[in-house]
Amino acid sequence: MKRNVLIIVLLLFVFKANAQQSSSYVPSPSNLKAREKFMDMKFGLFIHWGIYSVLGDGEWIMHTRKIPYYNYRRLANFFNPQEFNAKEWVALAKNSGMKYITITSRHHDGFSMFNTKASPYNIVDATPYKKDPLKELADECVKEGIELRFYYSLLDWGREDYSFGSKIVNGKPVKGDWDSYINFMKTQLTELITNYPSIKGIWFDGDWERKDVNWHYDEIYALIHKLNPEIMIGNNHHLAPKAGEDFQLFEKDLPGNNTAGFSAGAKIGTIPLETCETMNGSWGFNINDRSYKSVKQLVHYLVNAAGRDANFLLNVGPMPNGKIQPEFSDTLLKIGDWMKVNSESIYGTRGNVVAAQLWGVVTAKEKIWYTHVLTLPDNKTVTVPVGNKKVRSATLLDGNRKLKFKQDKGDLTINLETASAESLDTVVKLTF
Ligand code: FHN
Repeated sequence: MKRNVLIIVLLLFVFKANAQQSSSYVPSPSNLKAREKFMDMKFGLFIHWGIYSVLGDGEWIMHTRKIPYYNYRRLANFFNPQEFNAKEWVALAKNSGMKYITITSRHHDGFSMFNTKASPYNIVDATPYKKDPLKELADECVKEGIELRFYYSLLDWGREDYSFGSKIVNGKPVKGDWDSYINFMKTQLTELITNYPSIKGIWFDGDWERKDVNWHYDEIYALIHKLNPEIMIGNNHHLAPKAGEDFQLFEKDLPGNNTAGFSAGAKIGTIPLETCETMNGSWGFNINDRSYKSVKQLVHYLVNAAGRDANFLLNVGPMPNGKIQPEFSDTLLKIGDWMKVNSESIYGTRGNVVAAQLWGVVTAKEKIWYTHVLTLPDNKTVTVPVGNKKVRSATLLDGNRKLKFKQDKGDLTINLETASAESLDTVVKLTF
């Protein structure tokens, strides 16, 4: 008897390990190329948009206000974003210095913001709008050379086969129909990849809601990579990367930090990194949230992420009419102004060449280092640990003015007497 129990436990362990991680994933050459390009792009626009925007209180409103699914669904009747204009959104991203967009194709409320045959609960069939904004966005992104990626929620508050709240036993919810739900997701993911062939990534979220369930990632990830090996898969599970994933996500924190409480188990892996953050305190449109972050805070976020070798995905929650509120677009365009002068210190660079310093970070490209002085020390000098590299010149990126410097063994001390403490970021270009 004891032996049988032991065998069953062992089998379950093996089944779970196999189901969750297929260690045989070898990224294709096109995928590896996509990863490099992704790391070069550095800055993207995150968009949380859905029928929840009608209520103007964030994307979790169905859950937080305990709105039953059959009532919540009625929001679809009022969602008619007549002023949505893909051109405007893509132009905003571009003028803000962003190189890619990641948009919610389906969030936890289960509403599909794209044309899907897998469920009638979608923007084309269930709203008076009757059009597919993701298609328009995909086409415009291609035209403008912006990459598009889709956020896709694993968690679903409404579907019966998901059965939100159900107990999980042996990797499945006790209620609902887990196989049906997994198949539903596979069908939708197939649609997203085949009907929008230009998309470059899938951004999963919601894993954390069911820690013990078998998400069938081995099958789902394999399906995605079979349909298009180039597609980069990321999963906001807040853990170390799993086999089959191509980039690692961090939420509201720089890699290595855990101020927001999501990243306790997020051991940094070896795949490209991305961190996402909101412009106020909300992902989805929140009419009452005026806690807007400043241009300086957001530029610092971008620079700090780049210095730690991570991309920065900055979120907006468009309004139900399809417009992005001016508080967001004004700030984004100011970040774009900063990028016009300083983007060579961001795009195509790599981070972690030296550890983050009290004054800021360093980004690097070939034989150039960009010293980002985010907090100018009172003595107006910074010391950069350059090791045995011989520095040939130090110039301010803005205006090309040469700066005095001294190199003593592994330390380079730059004289920043002429720099302004008001600057968002004093970027010093070091050539070796
Ligand atoms: O619950 C979601 C939330 O609504 C939002 O989508 C963020 C984005 O990172 N992720 C989840 C929380 O971890």
